[in-house]
Amino acid sequence: MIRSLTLVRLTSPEKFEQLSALLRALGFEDGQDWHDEFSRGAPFLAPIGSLELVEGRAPAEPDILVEVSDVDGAYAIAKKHLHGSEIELGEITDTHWKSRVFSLLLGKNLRVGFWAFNDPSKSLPKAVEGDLNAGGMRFGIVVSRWNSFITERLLHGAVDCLRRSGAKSDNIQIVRVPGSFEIPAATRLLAESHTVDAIIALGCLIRGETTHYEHIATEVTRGIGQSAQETGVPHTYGVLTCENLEQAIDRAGLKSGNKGWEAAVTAIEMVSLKGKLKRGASDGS
Ligand code: DLZ
Repeated sequence: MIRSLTLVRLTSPEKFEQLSALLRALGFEDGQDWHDEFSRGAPFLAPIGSLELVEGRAPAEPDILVEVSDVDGAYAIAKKHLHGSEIELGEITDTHWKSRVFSLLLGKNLRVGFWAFNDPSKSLPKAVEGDLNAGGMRFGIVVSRWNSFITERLLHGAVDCLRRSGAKSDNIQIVRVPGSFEIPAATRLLAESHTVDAIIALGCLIRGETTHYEHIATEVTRGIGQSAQETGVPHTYGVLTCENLEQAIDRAGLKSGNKGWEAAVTAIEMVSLKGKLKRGASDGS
């Protein structure tokens, strides 16, 4: 039931910019920002979050604890960013739980501590994973008209997933092709246009209706994979390969979920992952 945890703090316009730059430099990922007539907000995302209850001795003073891989490195970044600023930056101190921490007063009543275990092997093994926030991402959906009764349902599923995950309608480009065989050519053209961050391929092949089912299925799968590998743009595979119409209906929103929706959520994750891996490479980490 729980989807996310958000802590909101009010800040001044000057500090808004300064703190945003600092949080980015420390490794937070940009979330979907917003603005209205009176205010604006900028969420910053962490890969893992938790709400921890403690009974007995409180682990540390800060309101939020951010675990970092290198507390000295994080401190150097914070010091550099806060040079000449009024934002309070504490010293690095030892904690009673075999770690070191420093804290920043990020806003009224918001003290954030950055910490790391003294023994790095105590930290969880790190994994890079994509997030499911589609804000700011651009998608191409290539959908075949053959078996449109099914493919339109896949398309609705994909668009629903993208919109609900924060993608703007203007950032979703839909391309229709005659049949599944034509999907790879269109995905490649779209990828080479550099107008999208990921491509979702949707089609439906039904064995009962075609003797060249096997050939088309093999070619479409190979072509989409090749388009992805050769262009570097993430492609996801929402082409149904079914024995009969009943199976297709099941996979287009009935018993087995909607494969268009699944292909879309995978596309979001891959765009996010690609961004993280690229940023990681450019950080030299
Ligand atoms: C020709 C054909 C057949 C028989 N069956 C399908 C199918 O089940 N699903 C699909 O997406 N497309 C089919 N096609 C059309 C081919 O994909 C292609 O559009 C045509 O052969 C023209 O190149």
